[in-house]
Amino acid sequence: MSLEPTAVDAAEVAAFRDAVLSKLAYAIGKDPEHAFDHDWFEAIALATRDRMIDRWMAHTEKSYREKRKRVYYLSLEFLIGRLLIDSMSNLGILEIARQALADLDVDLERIRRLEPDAALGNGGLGRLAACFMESMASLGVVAHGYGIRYEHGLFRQVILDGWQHEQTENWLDFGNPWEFERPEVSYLIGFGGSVVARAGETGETKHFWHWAEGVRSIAYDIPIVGWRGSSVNTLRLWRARAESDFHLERFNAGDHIGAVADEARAESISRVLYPADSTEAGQELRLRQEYFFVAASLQDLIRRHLTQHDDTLDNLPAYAAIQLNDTHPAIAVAELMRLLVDIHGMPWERAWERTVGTLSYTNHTLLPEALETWPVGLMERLLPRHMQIIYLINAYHLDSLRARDIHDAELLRAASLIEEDHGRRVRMGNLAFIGSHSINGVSALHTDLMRKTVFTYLHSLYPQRISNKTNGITFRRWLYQSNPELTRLLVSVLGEKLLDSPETMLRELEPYANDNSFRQRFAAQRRHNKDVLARLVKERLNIDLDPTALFDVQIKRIHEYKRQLLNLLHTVALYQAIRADPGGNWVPRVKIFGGKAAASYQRAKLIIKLANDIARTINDDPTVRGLLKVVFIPNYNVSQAERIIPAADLSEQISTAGLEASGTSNMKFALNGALTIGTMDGANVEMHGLIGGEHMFIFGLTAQQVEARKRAEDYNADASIAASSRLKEVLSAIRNGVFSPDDQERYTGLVDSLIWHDTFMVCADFEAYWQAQLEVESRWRDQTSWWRSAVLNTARVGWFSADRTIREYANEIWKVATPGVVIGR
Ligand code: 26V
Repeated sequence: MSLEPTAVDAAEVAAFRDAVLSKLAYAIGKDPEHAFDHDWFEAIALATRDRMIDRWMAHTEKSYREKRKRVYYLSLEFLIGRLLIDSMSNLGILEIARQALADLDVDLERIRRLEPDAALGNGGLGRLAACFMESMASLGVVAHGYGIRYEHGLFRQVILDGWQHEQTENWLDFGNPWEFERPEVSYLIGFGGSVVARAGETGETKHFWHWAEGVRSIAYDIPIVGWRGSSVNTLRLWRARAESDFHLERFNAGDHIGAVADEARAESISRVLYPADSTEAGQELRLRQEYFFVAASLQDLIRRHLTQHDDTLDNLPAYAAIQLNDTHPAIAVAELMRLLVDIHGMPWERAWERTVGTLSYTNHTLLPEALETWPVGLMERLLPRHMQIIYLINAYHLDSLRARDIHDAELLRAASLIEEDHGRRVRMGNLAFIGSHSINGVSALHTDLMRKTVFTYLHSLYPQRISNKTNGITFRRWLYQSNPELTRLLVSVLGEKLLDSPETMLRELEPYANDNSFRQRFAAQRRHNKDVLARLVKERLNIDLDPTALFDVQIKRIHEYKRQLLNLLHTVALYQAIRADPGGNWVPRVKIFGGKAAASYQRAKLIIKLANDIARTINDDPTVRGLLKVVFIPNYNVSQAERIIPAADLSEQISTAGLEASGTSNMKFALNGALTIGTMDGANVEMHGLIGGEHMFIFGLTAQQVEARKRAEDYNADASIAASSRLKEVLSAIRNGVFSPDDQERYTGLVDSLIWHDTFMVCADFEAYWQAQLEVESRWRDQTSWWRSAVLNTARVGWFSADRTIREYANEIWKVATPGVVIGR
């Protein structure tokens, strides 16, 4: 699985071997005879981490010396996955390590699997942050990621009798060999209490926040190494710790229970990642998490700035760009104002200019239920000074509009930071917008919709602020590491330099799409990956898969708008068709599903149960004779994605148009040569433009058409069902308990809501989807044509490299240099 030449320098191999043995002895306290696999993993990770340190320090020192502008990426989520192979590969020591370990009789492949995924994120937004960190290091951007070191990452999903159950995830049980604990880097974060206003020396009013509760933040640093080891940045994650003196006093005074309860309350802030991507908004603990990590990060970067830049914050925007990953860190607007005005004594107006000049905000969803708002009452109780500041920002903001002769009540209401309709709430999206000089969406369509929907009014007031930065993925992880066979094949025809500039060089693959022998090699490596996946499915789920069948894959969070249900309806329709004509000329197909449902999202959990009910029924039906298999892979995560994506023939990207902001797995699949069946949604639209309509299967209503249908007062699915006897049969089979003989009513509610509301246009798009799937089959039958398209997919998606995305952020938003990969170590 290595990309590097197998002939590596013997001295380097020996040096790495010695380094591992030394870690095993002196950091773990074991000798090779008594070492468990896990001890080996730790020793290897530590030896690998050592290789980053000199570069890390050199990079840090250089950025100080050159006074480079820094990027601060604030994100409540970093969905990292494993780091061992990533780090080795970027350091160029993968093959050296493999041979060094072989000398010690240790199999790197086995050790690799012991590393727990760092699952500090829910899905796309968190994974994007992780891709960006790797990309920024690869491009030599001086960047710091800031987030929370959750003790428990995203829950582990187990499927029992077809139902999802959530188990606690314990990634830190054996410690984390990548991190450095920095107890000396620590800030006290306040909550609650009250604000006292007093006249300052020159008569101005000064505000003093006397908070009631202090929570300590402790820094943990993870070095992130870029491609070719060119630079190493820091991901700094905060852990919450109770302020010990305070609790000790209480303890000594005899209030043992109270002291322990306070301690638990403080430390709960970094206990667990919020495992929902929308449904659990609005809870106090979430706001505490948001403020905690924002306050610690801003204090930290201000301290760094002051020591480096002449003890003034006047020049903050010149040296710091703070990117807010969604509204989760939006309280940064008020916190930065508080720090500048209350703590550092800057006049309000100047502070406001510095704040707006420094902050920028990325929006990742338009779903109304995911747009954060906080009750004014809660804000006043938890962050009283911030609430005052928000009111003041709002007053100045509304004044400035009136000064521009804008008096339209509706506009003023929509542009306000305070929502008055459903109890008074602070709109974090508006706060982030007003407080940032740049706001971006994550695909062309999404950005367009941002302008036209959620931010219409603010956009009309600040027409220059919104721009588009279409998402990207790091090819290092999503091609080189996850699909080394394909990478080797590409390198064999395009040369080693492909690895340094895939964005431009992949294009040179196009002519090979017409080369029969190349196509066969391309198909052969896919077959290899399918064999591997089939073995895994057999081991874990005891289901036999035919590796020659079409592998049709939908892996992502389970959400109604992502329409796993549409895929399931197609699965049932196919099943019924096969049963009706068992001797027909069917294309053998494997439907693969994977994804987690938020614990509180009942309907999503029911969809998982339905997938499993359908899988059991179909897989056990002898008339199907294996022509159709359905697999739900439990506990979908980054590491599983790395296995599944390279084995996919067909990528399902079928969200209701207008609702998926971008999607990023769509890019990963296409890069690995899968063909996409999808709607004109998110980045699919740009993929369509670059790859070409003949090499994708685009179907369904457009975002505009969806909107038009929704506007029709009496919209329901009647017409769609009347027009498709196939759909009608599918719905009635599910509704009548064909897949749930043990509970015939299980799916009545689910099906009825499709019939009566069809909010996500599942019925409306069913026939178009069925037709597109027929095209998939006829294309698959023509293998020459299929593999030609597959090669062209890989060749044409270079633009979706996160390096391209980061360059756009760097040039247009952050105004920082991207020196790029410095080759040669
Ligand atoms: C919202 C909330 C609300 C409170 C509880 C916890 C929580 C966690 C996450 C979110 C926002 C989720 C937004 C999100 O993940 N958007 C995805 O971002 C991807 C990267 O830009 C994009 O590709 C996906 O289309 C988009 O759904």
